[in-house]
Amino acid sequence: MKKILIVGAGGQIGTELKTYLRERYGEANVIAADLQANPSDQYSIQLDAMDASALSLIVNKHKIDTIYNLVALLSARGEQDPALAWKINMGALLNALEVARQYGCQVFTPSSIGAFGPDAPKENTPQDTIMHPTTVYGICKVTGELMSNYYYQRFGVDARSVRFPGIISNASLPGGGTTDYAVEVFYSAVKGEKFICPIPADRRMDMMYMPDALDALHDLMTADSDRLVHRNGYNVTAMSFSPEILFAKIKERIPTFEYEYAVDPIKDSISSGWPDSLDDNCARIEWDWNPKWGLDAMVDDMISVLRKKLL
Ligand code: AKB
Repeated sequence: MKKILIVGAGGQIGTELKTYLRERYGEANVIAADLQANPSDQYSIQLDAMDASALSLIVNKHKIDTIYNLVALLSARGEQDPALAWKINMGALLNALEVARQYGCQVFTPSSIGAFGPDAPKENTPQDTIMHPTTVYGICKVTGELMSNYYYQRFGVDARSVRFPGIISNASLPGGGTTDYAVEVFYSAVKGEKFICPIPADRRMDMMYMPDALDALHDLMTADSDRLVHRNGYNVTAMSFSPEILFAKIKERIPTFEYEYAVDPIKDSISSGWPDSLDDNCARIEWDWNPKWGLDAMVDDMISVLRKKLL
């Protein structure tokens, strides 16, 4: 049985990953760490991911063999404070890789579509291609990919990663990302509030519904190591759409839904450099990646879950 530590467990992915992993491995085998402990969760602990000694003590004490490092300052927030973004994103990763080296842990850290910049091919962006990110978030992601690969090659650390697109979910809101609009719009639409969209109407980006993202994490981490050629980060995607495509789908289901565009220059600039659609064939071949949720099914489910939650 695995003994898992999720660092950054209170975030958008961590909140749902905790439940997903506990269903498979048992409550006591999934320790959830974040800046604040959750008093109603007996397996939740307080941890500052920047504190290497505290992380090492926890890994030792709980006999952890698998670490999910989900700590990140996302793309738009990163542009407001590049030094802080570098410190947090790289600090948390290096601490996770070092402790994994010390205790022989497997370690997952998400990369992102943000690892690509405007020089990368826009359509069917290949797994291995020119990257040249132009945001501090993207620079951290490419560096993180290289560091994960380095720790694997040099020290044998079983480091694995995917390049996540925008993740759409309904349990915990994202914050500070460029793709956040694709989550926030559902909250406005279900509550009957007008949505102000910060992304240009025709700007396409890759997206994925949370159940597929959780399967991607679990399937990659349990995949046969011998099959994995790309240790740095696998392209994964489930759908690619622009605001105008998504809003039309929402309007088909909620005809009173209203929106307008007030494009945010930072988010415009970030998203204009990202791929329109990724090629995720390597993930499909090397660990059988196969997303189940398309755009229509995702929109139906988001609206139905949020109606129960918010109304
Ligand atoms: C962001 O928008 O910054 C993230 C991402 C795509 O990595 N959601």
